[in-house]
Amino acid sequence: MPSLGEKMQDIYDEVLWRNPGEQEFHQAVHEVLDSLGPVMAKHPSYTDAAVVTRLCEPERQIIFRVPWVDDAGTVRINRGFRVEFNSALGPYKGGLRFHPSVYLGVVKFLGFEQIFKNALTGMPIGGGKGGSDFDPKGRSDAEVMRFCQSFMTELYRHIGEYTDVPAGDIGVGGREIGYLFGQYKRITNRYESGILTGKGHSFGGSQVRTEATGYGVVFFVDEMLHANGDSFDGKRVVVSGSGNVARYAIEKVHALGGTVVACSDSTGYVVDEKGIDLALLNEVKEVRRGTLAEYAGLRGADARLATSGNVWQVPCDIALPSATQNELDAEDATVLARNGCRILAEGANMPVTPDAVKLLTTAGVAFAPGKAANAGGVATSALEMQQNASRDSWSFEHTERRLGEIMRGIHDRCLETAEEYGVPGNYSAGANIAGFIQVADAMLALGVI
Ligand code: NDP
Ligand code: 2IT
Repeated sequence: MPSLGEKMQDIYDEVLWRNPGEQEFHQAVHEVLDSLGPVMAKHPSYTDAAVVTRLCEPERQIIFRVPWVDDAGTVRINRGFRVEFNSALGPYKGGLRFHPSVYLGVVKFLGFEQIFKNALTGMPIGGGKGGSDFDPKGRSDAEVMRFCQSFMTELYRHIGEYTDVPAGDIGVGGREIGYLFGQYKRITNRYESGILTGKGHSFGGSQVRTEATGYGVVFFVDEMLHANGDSFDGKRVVVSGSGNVARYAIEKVHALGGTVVACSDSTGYVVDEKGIDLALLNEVKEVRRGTLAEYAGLRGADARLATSGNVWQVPCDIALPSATQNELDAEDATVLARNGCRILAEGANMPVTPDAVKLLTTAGVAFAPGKAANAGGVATSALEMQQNASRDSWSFEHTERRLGEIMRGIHDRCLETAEEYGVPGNYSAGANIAGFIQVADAMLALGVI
């Protein structure tokens, strides 16, 4: 990695030393520290109060055993995590990820990113993240339920409306949130809607939360296009993943006049020049919990399934990586730029490697970082918390309007901050600096805690 300024390098070296082997966490920290030089020069009080060093150390890290019994009667053991990273702005807030790749370094990178993302939303939420190395793939509903119940049997003592409010992420959607909420309610004998977000509409969930991350990414890109007098009309878009974020991004791109010509999953990708058929994709992914091979089979001659190469080879104007971290590398970035891609926005958290970001920006591709572009999900979670606290529930239209305003606000704040700190048009630096200042000022005010 390129070296940082002297002060930031010292802090980064300490992060490496204190968190050995946590490559994703190192990467996320480096990316933020790389933007902070001009901020620290302007505000010496942040250095005096060791704000950056404190920000890099989670306030609390919880690791626990999750025992459960599979359908064959075999006892299984997974590891559960909740990293409560920073509560300067509000209760810890961030999703739970169930995926075999989950370990402390992944949870910490996600929790660290979440601090700045949540600050950018302007809502009163701190940053946290959690999850497990449990793999829901191929597991029956009953197994997923037993796992969720066991996970919550430990987690419940650490969360609360005013403490820590988890939600979904990879492998955790409406089904899992339902089972988790049910177990919390049973253990505590309290109907506390505000302890989780992403709940079903019948038990305290907000309209638009399911759609919010994908819609929000597309609203953000729409702002980028408008800033250049352009629109989605007629644009070719490629999305990676076909999960929660990807599917609702596809829906909103189509609603705004673009066409999503390809999407992917962990088994391959599908090219569908007439535009991905969202109803079919939802059926395959959400109901059947199947793969894109099933989508291609049911779609017939219109779709082509590919199991070698990757989705970034499909020419597009706009790319929305929405699967997982480090899924798009320098080689992919070169191909995208060569094929005429003009905008890339991160639907996933840290999907683009640092080398690829550099290549894209050098090639003139506008780059929107996840902590700004995908903040619509957590922002709508904060709206769910607001509704739960006031025992209210808002209409779809009202909630979507609020989401649109929040995304526009984040977009403008990134650009204004980038301009103020001498890096005009740089959304990454703008997001990092604006998010950091908001948290740092609160940390200064709260004293050395
Ligand atoms: P889902 O579990 O709904 O979907 C994930 C998708 O990505 C699936 O299509 C999955 O493939 C694919 N995928 C996941 N891991 C890998 C991997 N290691 N290799 C290849 N493909 C993979 O998750 P979400 O849509 O919720 O999350 C996607 C990304 O968006 C994550 O980075 C998450 O952190 C981020 N995010 C999510 C938010 C939310 O509200 N849900 C909010 C903000 C960011 P398959 O279908 O084969 O499993
Ligand atoms: O990465 C994210 O922002 C999320 N997974 C959503 C977190 C939330 O609390 O809604």
